[in-house]
Amino acid sequence: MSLMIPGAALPNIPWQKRPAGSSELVWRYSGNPVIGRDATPTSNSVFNSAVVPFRDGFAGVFRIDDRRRFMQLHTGFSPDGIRWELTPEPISFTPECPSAGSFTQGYDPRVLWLEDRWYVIWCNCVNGPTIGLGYTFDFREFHQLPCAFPPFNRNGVLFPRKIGGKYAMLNRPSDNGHTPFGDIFYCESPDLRHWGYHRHVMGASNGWQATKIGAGPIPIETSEGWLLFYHGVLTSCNGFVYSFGAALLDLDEPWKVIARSGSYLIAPRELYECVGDVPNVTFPCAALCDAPTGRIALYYGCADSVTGLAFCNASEIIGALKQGY
Ligand code: BMA
Repeated sequence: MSLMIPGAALPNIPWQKRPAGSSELVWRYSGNPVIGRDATPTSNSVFNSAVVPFRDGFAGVFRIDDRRRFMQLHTGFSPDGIRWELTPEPISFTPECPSAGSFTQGYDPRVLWLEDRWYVIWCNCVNGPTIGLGYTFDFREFHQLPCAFPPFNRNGVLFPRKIGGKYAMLNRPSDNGHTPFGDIFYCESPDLRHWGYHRHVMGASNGWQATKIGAGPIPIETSEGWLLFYHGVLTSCNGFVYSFGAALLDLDEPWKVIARSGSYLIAPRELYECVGDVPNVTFPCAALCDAPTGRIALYYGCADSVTGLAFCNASEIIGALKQGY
């Protein structure tokens, strides 16, 4: 398989080689957690966050639960994707239509470049969790669009280009609590404001993904299909365990699954993944990709407390998926 990735080169992607002797498909950054829980003066925790290439370095939108335990989104900037400076004040969104979408609390952001600006998509808490959408041109001023759905929905993830002439989104209908079910759906929109044509993509299955699943980072376009990392949840006698795997979706009809992880790629194993405000959680929200080499840097929340970084290679992941990993 000679894989082509149509995205941009990212020669400054944060990167470490797979450790000697390891055969893991995804390996952790040796300096994890890459962002600690005290990254701002009032943060309780920094996790489930999104980063993108920006100017000469990187920018991001970070989930910060503050010391009131209110869930806020903050910007952050980094020269290298490793050393981050997070803005102490939360993002203040200017809503296009306040009665159809405003911000009080929100979490689990994803960020992407789409056409002419950066979009942010997150779980917006207003009358229950649903999908919030906003955009920025500079990571300073943020605008909010109407929420995509009525509650309850989580894990909204936009595709980085139109598909079949429409904007496209993965999402996960849910409930108002800790949702003991959940499949990934696909929908489309002519204008990022009206969403429909809902299609089922894939469901919870067994093992590490038996209870529910949800899309993770923005899908990566490749010649073999869209590479999607997604989280899966198992219910143990001690509660939920969040791991993650990957799937390959059809390029033109992404609701068709070409291949999907039977085994997880990362599951809670390190202390910072197993111990924290919510133990046993690894939750990916961002993937940087260097198109010519296929190198991928994944940012994932750890135990709802800190942020981890891990590495992999697109052709190895896709090769493994196609061989039934
Ligand atoms: C999900 C989301 C995530 C969180 C996970 C584990 O429902 O709220 O933000 O990481 O639960 O608590």
